[in-house]
Amino acid sequence: MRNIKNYVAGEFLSSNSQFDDINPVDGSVVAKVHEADKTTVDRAVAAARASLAGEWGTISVAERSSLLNKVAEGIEKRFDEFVDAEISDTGKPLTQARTLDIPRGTANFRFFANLVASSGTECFEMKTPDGGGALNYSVQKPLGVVGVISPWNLPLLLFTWKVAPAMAAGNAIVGKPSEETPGTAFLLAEVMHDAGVPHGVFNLVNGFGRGSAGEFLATHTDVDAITFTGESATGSAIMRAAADNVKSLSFELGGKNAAIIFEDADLEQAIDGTVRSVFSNCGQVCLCSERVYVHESIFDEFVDRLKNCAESLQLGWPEDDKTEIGPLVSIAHRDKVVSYYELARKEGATIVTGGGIPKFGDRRDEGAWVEPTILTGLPESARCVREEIFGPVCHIAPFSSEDHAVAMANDSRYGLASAVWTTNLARAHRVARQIDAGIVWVNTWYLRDLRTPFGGVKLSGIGREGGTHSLNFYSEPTNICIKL
Ligand code: NAD
Ligand code: 6OD
Repeated sequence: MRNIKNYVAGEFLSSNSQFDDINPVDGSVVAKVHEADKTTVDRAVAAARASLAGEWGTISVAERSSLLNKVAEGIEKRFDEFVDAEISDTGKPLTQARTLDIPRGTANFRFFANLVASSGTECFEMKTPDGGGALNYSVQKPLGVVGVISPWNLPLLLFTWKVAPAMAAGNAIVGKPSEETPGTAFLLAEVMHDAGVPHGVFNLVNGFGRGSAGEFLATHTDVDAITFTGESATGSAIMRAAADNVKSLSFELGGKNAAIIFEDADLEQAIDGTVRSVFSNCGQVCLCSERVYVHESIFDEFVDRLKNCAESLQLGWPEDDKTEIGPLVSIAHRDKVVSYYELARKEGATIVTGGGIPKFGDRRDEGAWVEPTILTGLPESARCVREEIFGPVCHIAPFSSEDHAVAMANDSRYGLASAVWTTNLARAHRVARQIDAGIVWVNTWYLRDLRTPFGGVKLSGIGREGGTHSLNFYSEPTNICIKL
């Protein structure tokens, strides 16, 4: 049995308290996770603080950048181990882990290594009454000790999306991956160790949220910032916990994203794209479309064709090349998603397809599987249309006009991402600007350029990460004004 330990001040630490890391494909235990207690989190924070006063505090940007590139190489060298760990924690298809999750882990390090190496600073000259003038320039300093708290859906991708820029900006890290998926973060700690990242710069603590490592980190008085990805309700709890010592916060939270399919869309493309945007990663991507709005003139055809596609999706073993959908992350999450399938029935939905738990007749029946599901016929006030479900499910509703579509898309407490399908260029620009969301994709979905601002409005988050937005969040500028 593998042991997933904590990593503090350059040492791998065991703990007397351990919990099971479970494979949701069949409920088997894949590793024992060593839970960090309060003392271990305190030690991790102290180690991070001490590293800022050591060589990490004076290292040149070029050296920092080169270390981050070494970390990327380290992930690449152990690519198959990372893929295996991600699959056994999540059950996601091998093809996805090989093409998205793990490559993005390396890309995050490479991207921020290069960005920080080429970043400059701002400078403003000004006139003064005496005619001498003055020069203002700013220097970027790290925030200090940054707590990184991450979720289970894209474990390595989302953990490194924060660790890489925070380190690039010169901070020291205490990371807490999700208790459901600690495998790749542990491998990352080994890679950091082998790459020669100075001890204490990157620390890893395992555990849960409330009453465990997550809360210990969020309430810690010597942590300068918390960067968090997860549920909006957890974001509120962390915000309250962080209020006492006024930490900087960056939050990437939940979504109830809308897709809008206009009557002039390339239907083939819109259907393919919507299959991806609803069912990818078994619907467990914060950017997934859970509300699909389709022009009334093509509504029946769209529903029919999406149903056929959903029914032909291959649920299967992660290692099988043909597998398109794996299980949900856990039995607890499966029960939550299935409770929404039940709620949809009570709320009067038509279940176009799915709505249950598949039967395999093998050990997968012990796993966390659900059927891809399409709902229609609910009012916009239904809980299934308003609350984030985070499974392979969408509700499809018709609209009659562009204004109607925009109004329905915006009628949500969330505002993370949206997908608009149209061949009318003017409409694409017009609608995209009217959507209340941090990201609008037109005729595509989840196409990422790491330089762009990423984040949500309303309950979907605070702040933006990506490119210079990340470096700005993870650093503190000091303006220096020199009288000439
Ligand atoms: P979650 O909020 O339950 O957990 C996320 C992390 O927070 C875990 O590491 C957990 O242990 C920790 N945590 C929980 N309670 C805590 C507390 N009180 N104090 C400190 N830490 C605590 O989220 P999840 O279920 O792991 O992930 C799914 C959610 O994440 C969905 O809502 C999804 O939309 C959201 N998400 C958002 C984005 C984005 O970029 N906006 C990306 C991925 C996932
Ligand atoms: O691609 C990314 O950078 C990113 N942050 C994706 C978030 C996905 C949410 O589940």
